[in-house]
Amino acid sequence: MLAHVGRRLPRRSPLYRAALGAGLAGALAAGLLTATTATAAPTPTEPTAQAAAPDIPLANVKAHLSQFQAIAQANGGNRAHGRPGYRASLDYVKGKLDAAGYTTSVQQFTSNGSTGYNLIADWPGGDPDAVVMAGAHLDSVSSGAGINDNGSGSAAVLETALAVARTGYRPDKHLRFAWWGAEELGLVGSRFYVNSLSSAQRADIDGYLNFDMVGSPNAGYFVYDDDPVIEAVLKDWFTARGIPTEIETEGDGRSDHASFKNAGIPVGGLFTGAGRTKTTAQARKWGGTAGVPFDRCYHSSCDTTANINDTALDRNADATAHAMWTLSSGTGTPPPDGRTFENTADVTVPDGGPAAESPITVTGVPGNAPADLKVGVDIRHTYRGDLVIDLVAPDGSAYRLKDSGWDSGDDVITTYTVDASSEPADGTWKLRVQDVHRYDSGHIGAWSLTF
Ligand code: DTR
Ligand code: CA
Ligand code: ZN
Ligand code: ZN
Repeated sequence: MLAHVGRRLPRRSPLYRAALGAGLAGALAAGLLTATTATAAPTPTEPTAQAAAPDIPLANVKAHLSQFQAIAQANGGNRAHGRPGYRASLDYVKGKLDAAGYTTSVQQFTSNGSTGYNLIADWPGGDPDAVVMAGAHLDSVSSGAGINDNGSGSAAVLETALAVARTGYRPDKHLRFAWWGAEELGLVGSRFYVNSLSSAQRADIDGYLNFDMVGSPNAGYFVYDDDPVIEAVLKDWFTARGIPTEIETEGDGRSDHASFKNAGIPVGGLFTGAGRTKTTAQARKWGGTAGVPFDRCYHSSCDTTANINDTALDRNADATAHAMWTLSSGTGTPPPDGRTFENTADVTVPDGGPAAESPITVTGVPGNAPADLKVGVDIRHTYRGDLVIDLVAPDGSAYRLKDSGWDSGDDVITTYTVDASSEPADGTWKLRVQDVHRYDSGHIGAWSLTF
């Protein structure tokens, strides 16, 4: 559901709920086949204050990829659902987690006539009513080892979980990690898991973060545009390092976060791209090659350890850890100082036609707007020189953000600063976009106001 009314980033969403650390919850997933009691976990101590996440060593992540590659090679060339390579992959991951002090459980299901398995790993401690989850599908397609899709996400999540154990991190909230079976058959494992939870167990999950393809060779940096709190925490990691990101627009329904989103659980995640080709504008900001897929080995036999961009994998693994530390600390990273309202509804901009408008209704902001009102825009267009962009205040006065001109670049993804101090903040603001020349078209993807 896309909001037409501006949404304020929840200042007290569940993800920020201060949750007191407590004893280990009975947080094992339902439908267990076996619950393995881990080797004694370190004695839970008082919840620590929010510690910064450690750097996730790229070498450790790549070592897991090498193991997945070896497992595929030893089991018919793949790690697909129903094949021995999948269960061998799960046993590898489970062994690492059991040794690190996790409480692991293997959930069994049937799909396509074959037995499938999910692996769930709970880190002892934290508020059982405030669970922060990270997950990745562990299965490959049958045509190959599936190292980027999705050994990369599986290894990044595994190494984040191991870093929690290595550092003895004791967050206020309860940490849970998961590796899904049969995603490639249609999100089967994750949907089975969510369906196996009671409504109370679902309500305990404050957020689910999904990592599916995070090391694409011709990488882009995409952040899922779902829960705004999770999105902000993930996006902030990249912004702090000067790495531009884009919202992931094709993700809805395309990976395991959909199973959680469909159950009303806040979701987010990261993605470096699959079969779509990288545009010129994207190559300019991210490097790599325009006109070439983000991962030209998507679902192919060449998706091996050679099909990984180390920089992308390293960055996404570090961002994964940052998000899990931040969202589980109980206090979390405070939301942006300002109050942000956004509208993520797509609005088509007629080619060479009348202006299109996208509204945001602002409520609860006293007084006038600031002299540095931030207007974030994400407009997708194949020739941005065609575009004239205005911010229209509730009283109808227009502030020119961008004129048309000779600029053949794609998209307008930026933040404008407007002196709107003469305008009352509350009311319905509009982003007005007109395409003044024929040929080349686009749409408003999202926009926001921060007061
Ligand atoms: N469905 C995933 C790959 C994929 C394609 N688009 C997205 C968007 C967001 C996450 C993942 C994907 C797969 O083949 O496993
Ligand atoms: Ca790193
Ligand atoms: Zn896939
Ligand atoms: Zn995948």
